[in-house]
This record gives sequence, structure tokens and C-alpha cells, in this order.
Amino acid sequence: MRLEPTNTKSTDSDIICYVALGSNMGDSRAYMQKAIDDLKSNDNIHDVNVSNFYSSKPHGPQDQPDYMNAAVSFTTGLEAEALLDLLQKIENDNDRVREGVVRWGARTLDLDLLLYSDKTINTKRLTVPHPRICERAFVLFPLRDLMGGIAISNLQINETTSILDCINALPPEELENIKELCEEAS
Ligand code: A4P
Ligand code: MG
Repeated sequence: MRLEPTNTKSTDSDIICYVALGSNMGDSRAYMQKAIDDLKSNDNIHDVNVSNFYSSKPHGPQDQPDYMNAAVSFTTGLEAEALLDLLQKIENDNDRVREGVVRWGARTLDLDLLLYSDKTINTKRLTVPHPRICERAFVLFPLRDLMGGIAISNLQINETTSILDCINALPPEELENIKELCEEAS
């Protein structure tokens, strides 16, 4: 996996991460921009790049609004679980409610750690690469904006699979579930 820091704050020990953003409750555009701003202003996060924004039909319960989705890449020196703590704090600061809600139900903000360099992590709190990357257009399209077709050594489908391979293998109905939005993140 490539590591191309462009910001002088990064160190050689920083590693590149990819995080998915999703929202389908309240002012989704504002929640997602706030999450991006929170990451950009964090001292442990460097070199933030933001994908295009997409509208997507919900996976899971259908009685919920369409989602807005995007992804970010950045470098960090944080350990993976410390990064998860930060992502969950940003979710909580943005009105995310966890108790008493339906699995895969509507949320103000969801931040999923997709890739943490080329590390494979299976702990009680964290599964990386995120297990559903390759089946979801709302994850794959934003990742394609950031990564193109570079090989990812630990995607589960084959020993080496790229995001473009995953997109090419999506069923037609999944491709119909996503639309790029014209607006751009800042
Ligand atoms: N967890 C384990 N691995 C990770 C990881 N790589 N990144 C654990 C983040 N968290 C990870 O997450 C539940 C627990 O997963 C956490 O406590 C963490 O320790 P959560 O954010 O509280 O709940 P969740 O997001 O509802 O869970 P889950 O199963 O990860 O849901 P998904 O897969 O994120 O699906 N449809 C569209 N169109 N767009 C969407 O964005 N999102 C979902 C949520 C469903 N349908 C959607 C979308
Ligand atoms: Mg989540």
C-alpha cells in the first residue's frame, strides 16, 4: 500500500488509513463536513484527502432515508484502537445515538475504519479491513476516488484485489443504488 505524505507534519512512522463516512439523518452534508473538519484539526491526523460525495439507497432496513456517503484518507501515528476511539468520539459529538436503535438503521454520522495500512486486525472492537468493503458501492465508489486501482494485499476476495476489481464484480442492481452528488467537500 502506498504511503505518500505531502504534509510536513507526518513522520516516517505514520501510516495511511481509509475511513468511510455515512449519514442519513438530520443535515447529512453538515454532519459529514463537521467530521472532516474534526479530523483535519486533530493533531494526530495529517494529509487528509476527501472523496466525492454520493447518494445511495440504504443497505439494511428500507424504511429509512437514502444515505450520503464519502470516504477520507489520512496518515496517523495513532494505534488502530486509539483511532477507533477518535472516530467514535467524533460520531458521538455529532449526535450519534447507539442505544435502542435498529441494526443498520438511520444515523447522523457513521465513521468506519476501512483500511489501516495493510494491517489485518481482528480484535473484540475492530475488524480491519472492514468485512463488507467489496460488496458495497457506497464504500467502493468513494474509495476509487482516493485509491484508483492499486492493489490491496489483504482484501479477502483474492490474495490481491483492488477496489476496481470489486466494483467490476458488483451486481448491476448495486450499481443502480448509487449516484454521485455534484457538490464537493472542502
Ligand atoms: N467495529 C468493528 N470493526 C470496525 C471498523 N473497522 N470500523 C465495531 C468501525 N467500527 C468497527 O459499530 C458497531 C461496532 O463495530 C463498534 O462498536 C466497533 O467496535 P457502530 O458504528 O456502532 O454500528 P454500525 O455502524 O451500525 O455497525 P456496522 O455493523 O459496522 O454497520 P455498517 O456495516 O457500518 O453499516 N446503507 C448505505 N447506503 N450507506 C451507509 O452508509 N451504513 C450502514 C451501516 C447500513 N446501510 C447503509 C450504510
Ligand atoms: Mg459504524
